[in-house]
Amino acid sequence: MHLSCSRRFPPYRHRDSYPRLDLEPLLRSVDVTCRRERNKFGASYHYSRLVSMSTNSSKSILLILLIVAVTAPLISSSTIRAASVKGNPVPDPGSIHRTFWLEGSAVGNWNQTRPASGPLISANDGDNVTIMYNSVDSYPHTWFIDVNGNNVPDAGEISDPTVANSATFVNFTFALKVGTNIPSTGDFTYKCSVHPAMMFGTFRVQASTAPDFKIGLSSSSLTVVTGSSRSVMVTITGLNSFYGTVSLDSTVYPSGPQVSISSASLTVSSTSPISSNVNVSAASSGTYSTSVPQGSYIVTITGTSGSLVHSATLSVTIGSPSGVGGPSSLALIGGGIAAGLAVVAATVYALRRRTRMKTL
Ligand SMILES: [Cu+2]
Repeated sequence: MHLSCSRRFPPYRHRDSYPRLDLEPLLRSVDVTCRRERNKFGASYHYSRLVSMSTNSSKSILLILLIVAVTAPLISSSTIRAASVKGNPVPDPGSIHRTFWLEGSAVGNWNQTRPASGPLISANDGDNVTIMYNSVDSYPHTWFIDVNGNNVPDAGEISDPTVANSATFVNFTFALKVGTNIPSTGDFTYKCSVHPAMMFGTFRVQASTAPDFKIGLSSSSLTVVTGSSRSVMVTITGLNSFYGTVSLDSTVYPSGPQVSISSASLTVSSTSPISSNVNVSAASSGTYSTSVPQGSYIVTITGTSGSLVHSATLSVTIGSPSGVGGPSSLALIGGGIAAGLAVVAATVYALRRRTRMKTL
């Protein structure tokens, strides 16, 4: 043991960064060497470096690491075995990365659960899932989720083609995302593609328990007359005890209409939804009073809170005051009346002619 820094040099700089009280227990097992160095401004400071653990402590740390390495897989697999016997394990909320250990056996099913199916695997939407699988019978095994039940890994199904044919575990990690690589929440069947009828179990997908928010609009489409403006409501709803501030932003494609949001940030502090007004204006703007071209636009309202980003889209149609994309109903009525009058006039004319011919 060396207390070289504090003994050789006045411990001003050194003590500043490492309070002596905190360092004391560490120094009993750690050798520290120091040297005096200069930084780029020429100031002198002490540089300490961890050289080695003392022999006794390094031995005991190695022993602890060895025990952890040997027992950790056993603990995990025994937990999953127990869970499969008892039934549905309680999902642990807040856990993001879940690891499952599966020992592959064609005769005994995963984790030797025959005659029952393999261990129940439960994960939440958005979780990172690690499947550690191996072969305890030396037959080749793979792992996949058979969504359509055809016993074959298909494109779009979560699958690892890596063949495990020894006690060495294959590490297969994926991000579980409903609507992306799994169609919905609910129960699916995981299998070995080599022994799909022999090695299978339930893969349960549950809704996310992570705090999140959803964004909604009071209407998905809006028609705005040139020169005027109209509004919809954007609503933020907290999910899974989400409390926080959501900032709102808008984009318009193609550019033209002006979009303004009355409250650009909404703070969710309870379970009730909170709303803001989104105004879409087709008023003339700019120095030369450019009018907004008629046509279709897509307005995207995006809500951001930290790493959580959700958006909603609004289809906007900008039309002329007399109507959008064709004659207005008033024009149609007018046209109808005109056509009717023409028919009446023609009939009256024809009748008069016939009367006149008779008298002749
Ligand atoms: Cu197999």
